[in-house]
Amino acid sequence: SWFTDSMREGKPVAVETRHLIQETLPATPEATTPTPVSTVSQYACQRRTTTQNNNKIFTDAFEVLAESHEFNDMEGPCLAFRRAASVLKSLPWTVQNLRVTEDLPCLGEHSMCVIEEILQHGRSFEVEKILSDERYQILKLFTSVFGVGPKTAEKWYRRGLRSFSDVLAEPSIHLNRMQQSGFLHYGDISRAVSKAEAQALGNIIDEAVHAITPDAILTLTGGFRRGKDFGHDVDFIVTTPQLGKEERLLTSVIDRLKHQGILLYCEYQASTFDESKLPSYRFEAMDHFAKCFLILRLEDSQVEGGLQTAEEDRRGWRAVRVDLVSPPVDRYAFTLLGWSGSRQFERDLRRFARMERRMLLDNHALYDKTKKEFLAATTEKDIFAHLGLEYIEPWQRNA
Ligand code: DCT
Ligand code: MG
Repeated sequence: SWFTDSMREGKPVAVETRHLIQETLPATPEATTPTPVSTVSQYACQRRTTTQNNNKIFTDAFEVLAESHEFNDMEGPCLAFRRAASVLKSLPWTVQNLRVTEDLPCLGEHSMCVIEEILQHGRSFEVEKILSDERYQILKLFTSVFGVGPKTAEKWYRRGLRSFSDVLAEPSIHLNRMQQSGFLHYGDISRAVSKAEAQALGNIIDEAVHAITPDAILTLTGGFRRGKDFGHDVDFIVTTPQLGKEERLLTSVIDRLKHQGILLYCEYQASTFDESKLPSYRFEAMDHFAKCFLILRLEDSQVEGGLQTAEEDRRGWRAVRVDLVSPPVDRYAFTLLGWSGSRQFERDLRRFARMERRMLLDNHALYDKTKKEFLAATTEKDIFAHLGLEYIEPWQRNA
């Protein structure tokens, strides 16, 4: 089926793969890797990280610390803890003493202290203090609503609001459309999406896309492409071999879902992609391709094995968050690499490109600053080869 195909391949069937020869190129040139191969790289894109995390007890702690720093607008320490967590996730063994961590990159003094605490007491008191902190708890609650980021959560907290009912009862607060849907479908969309549910959604999108454009290309991306069993949403790339027709395809898919009565929410963003504005020097979190953020209605009967719902929930359907992005086909490989994640893997791909190769990578293109030219790619393997990186499979990108 398309589901397993796109999990395995992750390349458009309509695009030829003549660049595959680059797979056989030597991986990383020696000059830029002075460290022995046996050591762990500071870059997530030079590590293989599966969904099996042997150091969850430590990485959970680091993620709380990262988030708490994010809530306090401290980007540096936040990123440091995210990097530390990512390094530990890549290890095929469990950290059992502090000495082994001395050889690992990205573990600062603070991280070491937390590891030491956990090794000694089985838990970190610093982390427990954060978890029991009211502000942390409330900001965590508010940001769990679709459409509410740390800034809005902080604003509500500062105004003395402490619960959803406080927010909803406050007459001076105007919720935007996204937040309104976030509250309306809170129970459903704060619950994880299973692989079977992702597959069912894929079937729905697949039917819609191909009814409109028979040779359209649909690929599952995001966490499910990385082999995760659960996700907070389902991400897809939709495009067509006819360059320029991709945006129309996306709006037609949205219309079709609307007619089917399963579109519970849709925020459509038209393409602002402009080739002449590349390369982009400033980092942008989002790309410029046409995309939409959806909430779809998924019926129990559409899911193999049925929906995972509570006994008392007899509605027979659930709401699910779905993202669709629609790049021109000649940008497909960059979009696929960018949307496959993880976030930390993406961050480090870009950092590696910039710091080690003097190249700029984003979801649109790869630019070589030395040669002053763009490097074309039809597959993800082309991009890894251009970067002089060993190819990392999607399921090894759970950094
Ligand atoms: N992405 C990114 N930078 C962002 C947002 C997203 O690089 N600011 C990429 C990384 C993953 C991909 O897009 C999809 O995003 P999410 O759905 O948020 O991540 P996910 O890995 O699919 O996680 P989840 O399983 O929770 O959906
Ligand atoms: Mg996702």
